[in-house]
Formats: sequence, C-alpha cells, structure tokens
Amino acid sequence: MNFKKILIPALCAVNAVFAATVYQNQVGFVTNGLKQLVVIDGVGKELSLKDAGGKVVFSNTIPEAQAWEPAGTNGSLVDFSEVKTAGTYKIFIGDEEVGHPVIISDNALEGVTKGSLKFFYFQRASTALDEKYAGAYARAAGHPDTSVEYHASTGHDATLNETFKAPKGWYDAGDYGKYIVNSGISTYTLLQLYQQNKAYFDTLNLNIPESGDKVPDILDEIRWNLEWMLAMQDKDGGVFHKLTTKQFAGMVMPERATAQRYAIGKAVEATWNFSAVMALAADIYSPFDKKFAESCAKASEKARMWANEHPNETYKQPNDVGTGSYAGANYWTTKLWANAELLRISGNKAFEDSLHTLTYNRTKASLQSWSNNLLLEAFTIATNPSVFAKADIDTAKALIFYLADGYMASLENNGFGIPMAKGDFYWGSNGVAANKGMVLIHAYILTKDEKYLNAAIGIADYILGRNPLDLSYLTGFGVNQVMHPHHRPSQADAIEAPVPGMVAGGPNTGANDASSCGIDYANGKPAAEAYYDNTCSYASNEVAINWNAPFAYLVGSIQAILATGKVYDTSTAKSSATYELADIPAKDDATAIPSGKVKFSPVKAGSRLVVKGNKVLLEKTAADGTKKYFNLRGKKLH
Ligand code: 9MR
Ligand code: 9MR
Repeated sequence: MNFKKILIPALCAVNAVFAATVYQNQVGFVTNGLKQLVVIDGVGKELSLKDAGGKVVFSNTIPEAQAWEPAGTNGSLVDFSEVKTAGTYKIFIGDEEVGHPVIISDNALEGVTKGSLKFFYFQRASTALDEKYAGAYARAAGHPDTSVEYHASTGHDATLNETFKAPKGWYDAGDYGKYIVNSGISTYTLLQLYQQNKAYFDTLNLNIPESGDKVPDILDEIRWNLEWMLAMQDKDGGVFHKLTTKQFAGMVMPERATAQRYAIGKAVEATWNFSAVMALAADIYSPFDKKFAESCAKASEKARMWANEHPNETYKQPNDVGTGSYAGANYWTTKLWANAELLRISGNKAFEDSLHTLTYNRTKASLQSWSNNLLLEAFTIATNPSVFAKADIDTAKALIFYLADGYMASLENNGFGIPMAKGDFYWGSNGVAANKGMVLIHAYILTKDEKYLNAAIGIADYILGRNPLDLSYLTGFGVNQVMHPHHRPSQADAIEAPVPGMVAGGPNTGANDASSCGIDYANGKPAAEAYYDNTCSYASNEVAINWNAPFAYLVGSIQAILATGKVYDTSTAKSSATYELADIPAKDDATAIPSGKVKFSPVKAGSRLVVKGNKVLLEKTAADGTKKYFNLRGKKLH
C-alpha cells in the first residue's frame, strides 16, 4: 500500500500544511538523458535537489498543473535534465524533503535491463535453476516435457497416447503454460533489441549458465525458447498452438505441477507466427551457429508452406481445455510479418508480391500485441530499407509514425508526461505502455529526433514509479515495489520477496478477476489506480513474457543509446545470411501460384507442384502416365 505523504502539522502551526506529493522514477536516470518528475499540489512552490552535502544542484518554481485523465488528478511536470552530475540527490519542496532519492548515473538503467532479461532465465522450463545464477530463487527442475501427448485438436489420434518431446522454452506468465503465439512476439521483441544494439548486448553479462561462451548472453537466453518452439512444429510443417496441461495447476512450484502436458491445437496463427520468428532467428544466429540458423530457415519455410495451405484452420479452444486460449489473433497481420521476414532473409521477390496481394488493410495501425502483429512487420520493413520496395517502406513508416505522432500529441498539456490514455488500462496495461515505448524508439531510430526518445524515457519512468500509486511495477527494483504478483513460483517458494525483474500486468479498469479476488479493486478508482497488489489478481498483477520483453526492449534501448551515443543505422542494415527459399508466393487466392522449386522438401523427379482449385498440390506421375495428387503434408488426395 502507499499513502500520499501527509505532513502532520506541528502543534504550534496555525494552519495545517499539506505537503506536495512527488511521483518519480525510483530506480534511476541516465546522466545524459531526460529527467522529469511529477508534483501534485505544488504549483508555485520551489522545488530543489540537494546533493549529499546539502548543496543545491537544481532549483525551480513548480509550474502550472495539468490534467492526465488516467490519474484523475492534475500534476506539474518538473524537468531537471540540466543536472548532469552523477550522484544521489534529495528532493525538497521549500524546506521539506519529499519523494524518494533521485539517482543519476551513466548506467542507471543497466540494472533494470539485466533484471528484466534475467526474468526469462527464471521462467525457464525443463531445468533446475542453480544457486550460482538464481541466488535465493534457485529451484528444482520442472516440466521436462519429454513425453507430451497430442490432444485431439492437433489432428493426431489422441487415443494412441503417442508422445513427443518439446522441452525448454519459457513459462508464459504466472502459469506454467507455453504458448506459441505469445512466445513469438516476445522472442521477436528481444531479437530486435539485440539486433539494434549489438555493441551493447554483445558484452552484457546476464549471469546465466551459458555466460562465458562465445554467444551474447541475450541470444543464449532467447535460444532456450527457440529450441522449444522448433519442437512444436509437426512433421507436416504445421505448428501446435500451445503446450499446457488441460487445466491450470495450483499455486505450486514447477516440480510439483506434474499433470500430463499436451500439445493443443495446430493452427494458422501459431504457424505464421513461428515462420516469422524462425526467419528472423535464421539471420541473427547465423554468425554464431550456421547449422542452427539453417535449421531455423528450413523450419520457417516449412511452416509457411503449411500455413498457406490451411488459411482457415484458426485456433479454437477445445471444450476440455481451460488454460490460456490466445485465440483470435489476427493472423493476416502475422502472415504479413512472416512474409516480410522471409523476404528479408531471402531477397526472394515472391514474398514481396504476397505483401502486396494480401487483402489486409495495412493502413489501419494498431499497437503490436500478441493478437496483432502488423507493427512487427512495419518495424522489420522500416529498419531494413535495403531489402524492401519503396512503397512498402513508406507504408511501414506511415504505420509507425501514425502511432508515434499520436503519442506525441497526447503529451501536450499532459500533467504526468505519459502517453497513456484512459482506454489503455486493460489487461496488461504495462505491456501496452512498454509496447508504445517500442514504437517511439523505432520513431527515434528512423528520425534521430530526440522528442521520441524522451517520450520513451517517460514511459520507462512511469513503470518505474512516476504513477499515481507511487509504485515501481518491476519486482525487486525501486523504493515501493510490487510484492505479491500472480506468479506461481513467487507464491509457492518460501521467500517473501517475489522473483526479481518481473513487470506486473498493471492497472486494469476491467478488473476481470474481481470474482477471484472478492473485491472490485477498479471500482471508483481512476484508471491508473485500478490495480491490486495481491496474488489473486491475475488480471492486474500477473507477470508475462510479452510484457517483460517490451519493457526490456525499452529500458535496454534507452540505456544502450544513451551509454554508447549510437543509434541503429538502418542504412547499413542487412541480413547476416541469405537463404534460398522456394518462390511460391504467399497468395490467399492461390490460383495464380506457379509451380516452383521447394528447396526444403524436394520434389522428386516425375513430380511437380500444381495449383488445383485454391490449393497447391503435389502431382506425381506414375510410369503408366496416371497422375496422383497429394497435399503438401504428403496425404494422398485422389
Ligand atoms: O493462474 C492463471 C493465470 O495464469 C491466468 O491468466 C488466469 C486467467 O486465465 O487464470 C489463472 O488461474 C486461475 C483460474 O483461471 C481460476 N482459478 C484460480 C486460478 C488461479 O488464480
Ligand atoms: O495477455 C492476455 C490478455 O490479453 C487476455 O485478455 C487474457 C484473457 O484471455 O489473457 C492474457 O494472457 C494470459 C494467458 O491467457 C495465460 N497465461 C497468462 C497470460 C497473462 O495473464
């Protein structure tokens, strides 16, 4: 709980004096970056910062207060960016100390960058966490996932009780499920972070078991998840939607959650998503492990074949399954994203055609999320201009700036300096905030205009404490921290403090878990206070990889940019490897699909790919001249 600071009036005081309240980033400000804080009820008073010796290093009159609707109160934004000497300062309004220590240092965001990336290590399935890396949070291995059964929804005969192996990967969230659709965007986001800040991340030590090998730690961590994703691809190229138990486990440690796990669903959203991520991985890992990179390219290609063939096989949650559904993702946007990634690693113009012929309206920008990947396509195209056609680059930039400039506009007369509107406070609002930060960083990369970087810094500040709850939403960091996230290991271990480095979902006016909590914590509250720091609250206080990843992207990018003075140069961007991919354009209307060579599932002599109706089929001609047709999964049709 937090209370606004109230000064108890001294007995002799004539009037009760209510001190102003300060909301601020509680972790730290990078020396050469933007530095702001918010004051409530302080207009016209003098705010100063004093160093350890009591010397005033900054002083200014608190400006006019302005509204920020989600806080339900007006705030005055004080800018103290001019303080450029590293140190720890105290905030005073008049003679009274307020707020929390202001920490300024060159690497102020390095701790949260490492911490939010280390979260992924703590989320590793199928391995024990050693004390050497996990400290007090060391734990036994859970979920080997070496005998996963096929749920009937995969198309496999479930009565055979066949099993397969799909170990590793990251637990999605506070639950122990592994879901492809959500893994995909999280993995992409972290790969972008690496790709755009290689110099910084090549040497950043995360203290994980692979630290010290020749591969950057961030890539070692991501590979843990990629290897699981690869195992989720069925022999025909289709990708299973998720790997979970049928129902959620109790609030127990991983090793005690031992119910049978299943591959559930095989669907087009997961398959396009997988295809996109594997194509990008094929680029990024090529300098480190060619063989692995090639296997990613091959898997991506195979997935594309399947997805093209099964456009209508969207995921539907089976009746006997109660784990997270991640159903209803807009697969058109995922398909566009995959085609952009495939084009990037192959230069094969067939993928460009598919970007142009998909019927999805690419002018409708919406923030990236597990259910909408249009911006992922836009990020990839805009930051790799050498590969794409001018019209596509223009579209991609238009999408990014439509959003980024909208956020900039919302900062005008905004008392908290936070580009979040009332309507943004739904399930995972901190993920929304961090993803907006990712859009702004891309706008900065594309223009080098500092206003975008500064707006992104404001979002990092918001998550780290510049909010009306005076709370750092990142566990383990800040003065007032989230203590009771919905996260099974944090709840089940005997340690009071939760696993560090986790971003809580954040305020959610929907309070979709009110029945589980027994109270409607959103009732009567301003949007940015519709939050409950209680383990019951999975809709405001769960943690998840798709919220941590954009947060890591945000703080990691800010730290890397400010520390190195370098910004990703899109003019030199190019894929590390070029892959020869089959050139069947990914058209929805398959009638125009020409036959072509299929590199990774070779067509034998006497066979060829043909288009019949709306499908690409494999035609085999027997010695007597009769023709037989198979689908690309090898199933005989007629
Ligand atoms: O722990 C589950 C969390 O990961 C999900 O986001 C949430 C909504 O699907 O459900 C949580 O599990 C709860 C279940 O839905 C209802 N019974 C209590 C479970 C733990 O709070
Ligand atoms: O992040 C997801 C959110 O957008 C949905 O509204 C919500 C309900 O379907 O589910 C969230 O994802 C949860 C997933 O279903 C299961 N693991 C925990 C995820 C975060 O709460």
